[in-house]
Amino acid sequence: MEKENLETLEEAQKIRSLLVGLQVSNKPQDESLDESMKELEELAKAAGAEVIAVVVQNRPAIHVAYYIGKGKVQEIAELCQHHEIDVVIFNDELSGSQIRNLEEVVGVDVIDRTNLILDIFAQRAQTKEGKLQVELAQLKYRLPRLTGLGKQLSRQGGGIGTKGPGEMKLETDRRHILRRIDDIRGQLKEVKKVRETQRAQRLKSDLPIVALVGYTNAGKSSLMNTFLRQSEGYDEKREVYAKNQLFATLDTSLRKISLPNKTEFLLTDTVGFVSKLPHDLVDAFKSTLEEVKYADLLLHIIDASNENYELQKLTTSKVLKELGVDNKKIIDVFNKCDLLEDMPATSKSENVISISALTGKNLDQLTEMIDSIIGKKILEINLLVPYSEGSIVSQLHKEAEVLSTDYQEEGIVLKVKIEEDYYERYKKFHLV
Ligand SMILES: Nc1nc2c(ncn2[C@@H]2O[C@H](COP(=O)(O)OP(=O)(O)OP(=O)(O)O)[C@@H](O)[C@H]2O)c(=O)[nH]1
Ligand SMILES: [Mg+2]
Repeated sequence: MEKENLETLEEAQKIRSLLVGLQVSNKPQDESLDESMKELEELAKAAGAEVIAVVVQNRPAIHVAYYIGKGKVQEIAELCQHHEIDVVIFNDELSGSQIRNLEEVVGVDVIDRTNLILDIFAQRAQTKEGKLQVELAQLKYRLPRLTGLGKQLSRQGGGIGTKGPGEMKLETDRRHILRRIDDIRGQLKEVKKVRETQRAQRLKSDLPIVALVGYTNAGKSSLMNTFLRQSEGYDEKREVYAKNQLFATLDTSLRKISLPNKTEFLLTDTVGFVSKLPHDLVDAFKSTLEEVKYADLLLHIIDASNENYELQKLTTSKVLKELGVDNKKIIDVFNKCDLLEDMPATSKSENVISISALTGKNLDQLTEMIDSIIGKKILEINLLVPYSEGSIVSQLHKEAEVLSTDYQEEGIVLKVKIEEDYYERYKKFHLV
């Protein structure tokens, strides 16, 4: 009973939003308005808003002053009143004056897709660096819109759940913002130095680095956790946050994976991408994504169960190109294959695989693929170890994967998988 009350209270406190999308008929779009609006709805939910109504319009071109047609704006104003809407969210980036004009007519806050994404990032950023980068992106977004955002900026926050610049009361003064941008840049430089030292240490560890990249919600963090669960010395606390939510991961995390077949690598989980990812954010996160630059191999995780997976794949590839890492070795990993009967047709070609991070399906094959790219050459051989050399057998259990042990008259016959580097030590026992 009490719990129910709590839930209703939570619902009641949710920000009530109305979404607006525009299809510009004279402009070719790489994504249908329908899909893009669906994604906007997910973004709004991820920011903690409830979607009460959706309005779309077809126009030959955008309206300079209102972005959409004046009549539509009027219609939205009425809907806002009728449904007690708190915020109207536009699917594209608006200019400062458009925001001001729209707010005047509809009477409630107006934000755009970029602002919404920035809000989500502001809510989720955990590390000092993440927080600084989001604030920097927010300030850069606000600067050219200062006049339009007057109303929002004079208020605490602005947008949904925005913490950050709004709270710091430096809003109305452009110079303050510029000074703050400088300040943040300085702090980021310091953070970057620390990270570079850490990276140098990591590179010394000599383990290959594998990075998970891909569209948001594709299952990157889930795959990281699945690998961790198979890993030696598994500790639940090392698992990362994975959830059916856009931008569940914001900060890069790194874990050591040591699989039973002796494959070892460092795995990096990164922030997911989304279409129309604000440019300032791409810029801001470039340094976080720098980890990807140091990777020996990228696993591009694709949600094969999403009808838009091809577009999502393209979006990710574009961002990777922007980051200058499109020349790295990449395995295309089609995930969530447990939800599909037929997997994408490409799965037979090289460096493409279908898996399920959830059920673990094809994980062994993926490991083999990873191994063949980053791993040391593994030999599968038979060894004959005399009984007098007992310590060799225990050594083998440490350095190789022992597939079978057979006690014969002449000695112990072991079938092992062993790295080429270690082979020299056991060469004399090799049973050809
Ligand atoms: N059915 C199914 N669901 C999966 C699979 N892998 C991940 N999921 C689900 O997909 C959702 C998103 O998973 P995450 O691992 O958080 O995705 P992500 O790529 O890390 O997403 P961001 O951090 O938001 O970029 C979660 O609800 C997972 O349980 C899979 O193989 N099959
Ligand atoms: Mg994640």
